[in-house]
Amino acid sequence: MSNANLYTLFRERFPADPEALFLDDVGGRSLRYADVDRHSGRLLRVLQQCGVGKGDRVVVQVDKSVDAVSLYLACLRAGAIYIPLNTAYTPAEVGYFLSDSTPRVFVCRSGTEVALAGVARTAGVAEVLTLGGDGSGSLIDALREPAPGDDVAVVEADELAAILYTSGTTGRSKGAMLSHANLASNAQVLFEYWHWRTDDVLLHALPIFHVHGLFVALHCALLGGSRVIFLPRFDAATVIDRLPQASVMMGVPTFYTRLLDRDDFTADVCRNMRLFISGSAPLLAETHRAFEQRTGHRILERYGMTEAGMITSNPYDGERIAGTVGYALPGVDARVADERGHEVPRGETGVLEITGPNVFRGYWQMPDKTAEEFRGDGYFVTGDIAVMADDGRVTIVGRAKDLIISGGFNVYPKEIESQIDELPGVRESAVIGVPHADFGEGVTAVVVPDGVGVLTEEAVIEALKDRLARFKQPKRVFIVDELPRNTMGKVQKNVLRDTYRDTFA
Ligand code: MCA
Ligand code: AMP
Repeated sequence: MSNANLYTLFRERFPADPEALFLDDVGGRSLRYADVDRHSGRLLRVLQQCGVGKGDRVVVQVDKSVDAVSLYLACLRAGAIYIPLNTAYTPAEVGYFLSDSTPRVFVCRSGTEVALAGVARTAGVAEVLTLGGDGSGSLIDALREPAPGDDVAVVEADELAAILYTSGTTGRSKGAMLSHANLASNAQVLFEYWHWRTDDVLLHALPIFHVHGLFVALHCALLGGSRVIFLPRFDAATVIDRLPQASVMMGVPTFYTRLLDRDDFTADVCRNMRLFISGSAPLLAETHRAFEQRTGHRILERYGMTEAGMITSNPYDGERIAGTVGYALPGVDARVADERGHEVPRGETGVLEITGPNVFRGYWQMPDKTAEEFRGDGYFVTGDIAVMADDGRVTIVGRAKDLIISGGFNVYPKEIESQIDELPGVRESAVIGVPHADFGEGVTAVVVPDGVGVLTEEAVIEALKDRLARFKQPKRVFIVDELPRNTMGKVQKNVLRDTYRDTFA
């Protein structure tokens, strides 16, 4: 009987050379391909001892490490559903994800388990483990004990491998359900489309709790049996130091602007590079040009979202045009449609809609919300405003959804506004994104006081500290008498964006 488990696909491709490195963890431990099975097999045993089986959720909020990757692979092998969380989330935010996904096991960083015990208990999570190596009953300590399991749970293609939470315009996060087949198909397509080579060396500086760093980057490397220079986070100096050993890098636009800000980022540093890929947020055409001038490399921009992995990409061999996101990937059908889902003529603006084997299975326990985002003929409505040229090339020109992307992280204004509106002294608020040289967009709040007491920028920022992850917190807060509204009474965010556009200039 064939097994659609994504792990089996990777395992078939592990290089025969016993010395071949998978994760080359700078400053930490490394992991050879020959050891991946045993390492993930031990974690698999621990998970199984905790009762984790097919379909069980495992929520993970841990720092980037070799062990964290093994834990992900162990979850795949168990047939469990892996749910990674941004390490910046506060206990209050984590509490929501635990309650919503009801995991059998929650794995957190050692040192945070006390702070998180309360929210885990409230959510009814039976088992809280750490991935710490601190001798306190952590998963990693267990690693040394149990004999590794060598099994890989048999799953159907449509069974879930992961749930990734993505915020929503309602302010409530939704869990995008991704199947083994969703992940496998996207990985295989990207592997081919980007001409991945077994001798590629990937420089990996992205976080591993999102599609970009976890799936796009690691899956391509796993399919190639390639070496990954595995950095704990993006730091421009370390990246420049390591780039001469790499052939591929993936990043958000902030990576590229930060590299260009440094004089020691030169063409020579990129001498062994084959491919620079950018995504998760729009790459400015001026960054694309400046990068080519400095290094001779044309960045390959692609476009995707949590619900569908990668959707379009500039070509590997053909023209990589700055400001465009290229063509629908093989197997993906994309159309630009009006508000009723009817395709508009090429060259006209509309919302991008897609179908394909990469498109998710719906939002976890939100059938109504899922139904709202799909057309009757099965197309998923991305919420991104696009134009498609005659030859099918796509340009993203805006967003129909009220979304800010800051340094590649999504921030939904509604969520921030709800938190601000609950603060004492606030009548109402509007949260917008305005141009920010480093993060692309900077989160900015415009707040109307209720007239009782004194409201200050500092007080609002301070009050949000425990409520919201740092990247969601407004970098500036403006106190105003009233918000601009149209005749329907709707807040005119475009007017606000215009008023505050030079805030971070
Ligand atoms: C950190 N801070 C941020 C951000 N990151 N604030 C706003 N936006 C951010 N993205 C906060 C820090 O907590 C800190 O606050 C202050 O800003 C400055 O931090 P800094 O040291 O400069 O930041 P950093 O640690 O260097 O991080 C910046 C970063 C990072 C490297 C751009 O955010 C990052 O790795 N982003 C990648 C996101 C990503 O992988 N997205 C993929 C999503 P304080 O000073 O108070 O401490 S997947 C996706 O979107 C789809 C599927 C797709 O198409 O890929
Ligand atoms: P997420 O919910 O984190 O998966 O973010 C997906 C969103 O990021 C998409 O719907 C787009 O709005 C945006 N995005 C991703 N890649 C690009 C890109 N290359 N250009 C413009 N927007 C992008």
